[in-house]
Amino acid sequence: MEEVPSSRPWVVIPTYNEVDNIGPMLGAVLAAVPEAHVLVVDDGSPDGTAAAVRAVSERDERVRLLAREQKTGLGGAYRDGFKVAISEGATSVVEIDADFSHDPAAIPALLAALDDGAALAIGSRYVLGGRSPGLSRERLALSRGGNLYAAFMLGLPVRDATAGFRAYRTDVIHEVGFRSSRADGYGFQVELTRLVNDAGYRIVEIPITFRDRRAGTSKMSAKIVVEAMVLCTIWGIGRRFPWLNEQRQEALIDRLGAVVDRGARLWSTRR
Ligand SMILES: Nc1nc2c(ncn2[C@@H]2O[C@H](COP(=O)(O)OP(=O)(O)OP(=O)(O)O)[C@@H](O)[C@H]2O)c(=O)[nH]1
Ligand SMILES: [Mg+2]
Repeated sequence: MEEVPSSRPWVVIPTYNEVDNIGPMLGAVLAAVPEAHVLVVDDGSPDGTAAAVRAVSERDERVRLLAREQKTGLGGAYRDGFKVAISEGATSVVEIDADFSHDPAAIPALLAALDDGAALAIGSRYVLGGRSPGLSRERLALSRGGNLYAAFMLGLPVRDATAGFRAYRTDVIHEVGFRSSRADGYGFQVELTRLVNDAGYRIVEIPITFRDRRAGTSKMSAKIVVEAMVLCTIWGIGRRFPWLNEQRQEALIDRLGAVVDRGARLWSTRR
């Protein structure tokens, strides 16, 4: 049989303190895509998320755990998860949050879009039919504003470039160099969208309903918002002004990153 992106899908779920969500989430994902493998990338959650996943993985060989020691952000968790999935032969990878903001029942539609020729299928809140009743007015404004800014700066033909529910062809993310991507927070979503788009591949958006997290607490922080803004600004200027070449962009990102880290540390010690 001809190999299509949906032949061997791996669903990658990053977790930090999601013990009340992860069991039901694994069940819901496997009910939606029984042929998939599910890889949970846990960053040393103190609440026992990893142990809960390990218990399921002992009964079901489709479920795997990648236990990282420290919480170093969504970007790194996905990079490491994608490397494992690719080394195990995945033809596609799906990103989904553990907290039920994304409905696993929509995964087959994302995979079908890959089989129809997209390199990246985004579960989008901001295309016709998409909804986000789970976002407060403030979060919605931040998300929409951030998306408009990213699309403008980077020339992305996408309404929801920050969305964390999506599917990629693995040959494409390998080719465009996801391994050297650098965002730690949800800027990672924008960064990969940009790499795929700049390489000329097709991106489609499938409308989804984004709901409030079911249990647990949000890991959103000012630091990851600032990181995404800094990255979009530098990459956007680099697109327009050749003087800001890749090497200079890297140097500037490192320097500003250090400033943001110091600011975040000061902020947390003062409060
Ligand atoms: N491995 C890992 N997972 C993370 C990290 N930060 C967040 N996550 C997971 O990434 C997913 C998205 O994080 P959320 O806290 O839900 O972020 P959010 O959706 O922007 O915030 P809410 O809407 O308030 O839930 C969840 O499954 C988190 O557990 C991290 O540093 N490492
Ligand atoms: Mg969430």
